Amino acid sequence: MTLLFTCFCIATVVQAQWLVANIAGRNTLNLNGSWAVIVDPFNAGESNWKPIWKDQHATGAHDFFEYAFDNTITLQVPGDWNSQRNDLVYYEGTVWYKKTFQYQPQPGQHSFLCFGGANYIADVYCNGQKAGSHEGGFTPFQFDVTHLLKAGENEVIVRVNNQRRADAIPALNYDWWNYGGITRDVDLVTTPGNYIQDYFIQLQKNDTSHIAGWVQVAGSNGPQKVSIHIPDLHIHYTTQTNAAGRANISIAAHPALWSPEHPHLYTVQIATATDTVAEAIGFRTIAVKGTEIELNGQPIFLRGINIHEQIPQRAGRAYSETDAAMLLGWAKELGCNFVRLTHYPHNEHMVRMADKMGILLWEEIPLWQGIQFSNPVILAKANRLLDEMIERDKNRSAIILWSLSNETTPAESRDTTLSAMAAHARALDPTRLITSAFNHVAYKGNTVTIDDSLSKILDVVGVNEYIGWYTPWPAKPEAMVWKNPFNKPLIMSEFGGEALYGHHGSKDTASSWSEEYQEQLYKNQVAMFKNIPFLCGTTPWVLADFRSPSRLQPVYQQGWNRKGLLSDKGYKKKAWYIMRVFYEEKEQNNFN
Ligand code: GCB
Repeated sequence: MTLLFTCFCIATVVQAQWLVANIAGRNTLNLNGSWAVIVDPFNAGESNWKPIWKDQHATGAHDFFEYAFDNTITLQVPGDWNSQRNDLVYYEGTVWYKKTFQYQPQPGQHSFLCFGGANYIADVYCNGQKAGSHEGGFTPFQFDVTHLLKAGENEVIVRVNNQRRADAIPALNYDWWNYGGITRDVDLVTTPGNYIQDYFIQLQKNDTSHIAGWVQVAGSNGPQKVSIHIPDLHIHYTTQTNAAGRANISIAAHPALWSPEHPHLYTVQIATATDTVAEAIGFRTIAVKGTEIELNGQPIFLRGINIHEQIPQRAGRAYSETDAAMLLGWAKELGCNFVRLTHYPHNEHMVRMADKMGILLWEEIPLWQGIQFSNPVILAKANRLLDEMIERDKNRSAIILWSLSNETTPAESRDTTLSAMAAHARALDPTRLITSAFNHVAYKGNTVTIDDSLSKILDVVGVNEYIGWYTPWPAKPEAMVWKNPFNKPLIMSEFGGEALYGHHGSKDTASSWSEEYQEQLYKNQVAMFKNIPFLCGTTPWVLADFRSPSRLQPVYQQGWNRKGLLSDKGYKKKAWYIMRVFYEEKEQNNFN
C-alpha cells in the first residue's frame, strides 16, 4: 500500500523544464514584492488534514483552520528570509509563500511561471493545484500554468524548504550561509501558442567569421520560417525549422569582437510568423592553445577574483541589478577582467551586467566537497543543474568557463561522475571551456605537482592552494616550483588567508588575524606566481568577508569568513592593494 502510494506521488510530480528563454525580453507580469508567509518548522502544513497549499478558509460555524495567510507576516521577494527577520537568521526548514495577482489569460496563449531561484526545494501550487517541484537553490525553474490560471484574481503558493541533505548539491556542510527563500525574481511570462522557446547564438568555435547555433520553436506542427536580424551587422537571415521545431543556423559575419576592453553587444532579433524576441549578444572566441588561454585568438591573463552572491553590508543574498553593479564594480576597481562566480550560478543580473561591463566569467554548479559520488542520483542531479545553468546563460559572451565542481576528493566514483558531467556540458555547449577547482596537489620540497587525475578531463585546471594559511610555506615563495604534467593552462582558483579589518599585528603569525599577516601572505603568493610559466589567471579567495556558520572564532570571525580583500562593511584591507598592484603590472605588460 505504502509502495503504491509512493509510486503515485512520484509519477504526479511535475519536474521543472526549460520552457522559455530570455525572460527579460518577453511579455511579463513581475511577481516580485511582498509575499505573505507562514513559517512551518515541523512541516505541519503538508499533512493531509490541513494542507496549506489549498489555502482554505472556514465557512461553517464549526470550521477552522490552524493557519492563515491573511494578517500574517510578509517577506520580500526576491530575498532570503535569514536577513529579513531576526527570528529566521539560522532557520533551516519550511516557509510557505503566497502571492495573489490579477490576470486575464487570452485564448491560444501560453503562461509560464518562472522563478530565478529558490533555495533549496520548491513546491509550486497555482490556484490550489500543483504546478511542479524543483530541487536546487541556485538555478532557474519554470512551469507551464496555462491550464491553471483564470480570469481575475489568481494565487500562487510556494513551499520552500532549505534543510540540508546528504544527497543534495551542495551536501550537508559548506562554507557559506544557507540562505533560504525565494531568493530571485519571479515572473509570469505570456507567449503566443506558437513561440520561440530557446536559442543559442554565438560565434562558431574557433571561427570569427560565422555566427552559429540554433533556434527552437515550440507549439508548431510543421516546418516554419525563422528569421534572425542583426541590424548593426546588416544581417537578415532566414531559415526553416525541422519537424522537431529546431532550426540550425550558420551565418557568415564579421562582428566587432567582444572583449573586456570592448564589450561590444549587438541587438539580435529572432522572429517567426507568430513571435519575436530580441536581446543583446556579444561575439568572441575562447580556446586553449598549449598552456595558454586565448580570447579572440590572443593569449589572455585572467585577472580575477572570487565572488560569493552576498552583499556583506546587508549580510544577505545579492539579487538585484544594483547589487550586481556593486559587486562587479568592486572587481573592476581591483583591476579585474575576470570573476569566478563561486560556488554556484549567481542571479542572472550578475551575468548580464558582466556582459555589459566586459568581465569574463567562470560559472559553476554547487558541487562542493562532501558529495555522495557513489550515489547514482548525484549524476542525474548534477547534469540537471548543468542544464539549468547552461540553458540560462549560454548566450552570454562574458562566460568562458563552465565549472563542474569545487574541491572533490579523488576516487573512481568521482572521476566517473565528473567525466560524464564534462561530456554532458560539452554536448550542451561545444564553444566554451570546461574547468573544475581542486585542492589535491603533491608537495615535495620546494616543488608542487598538479597530480589530480581530474585534470585529464578538463580544458583548464583550477587549483585551490592555501599556502601560507592552511599549508605552511615549504620553501621561500620565490623558490617555489610548480610542475604541470598535464600541460594545461592553470588558474590559481583560490588562495588567501583571514584578517579582521582594522586589526593590526604580526605579519608572521597567522593567529594574529591581522591585516599585516594577510598582506604578507599576498606578497608571498605574488612572488610565487611570477615563477609559474603556465599560470593563466588568479582568483584570490575572496572579494569580501562573507557569513559562514562554521567560522566560530569568537573575537575575529564571529560567524564570518574573514578572507575578504574587503571587510563586511566594504572597506579595503591592506592585501587589496597587493593584488591591485599585481593586476596593474599584468595589464601594463599587455598581458591582459
Ligand atoms: C576553500 C573553499 C571555499 C572556502 C575556503 C576557505 O577551499 O573552496 O569555499 O570558503 O576554502 O575559506 O576555507
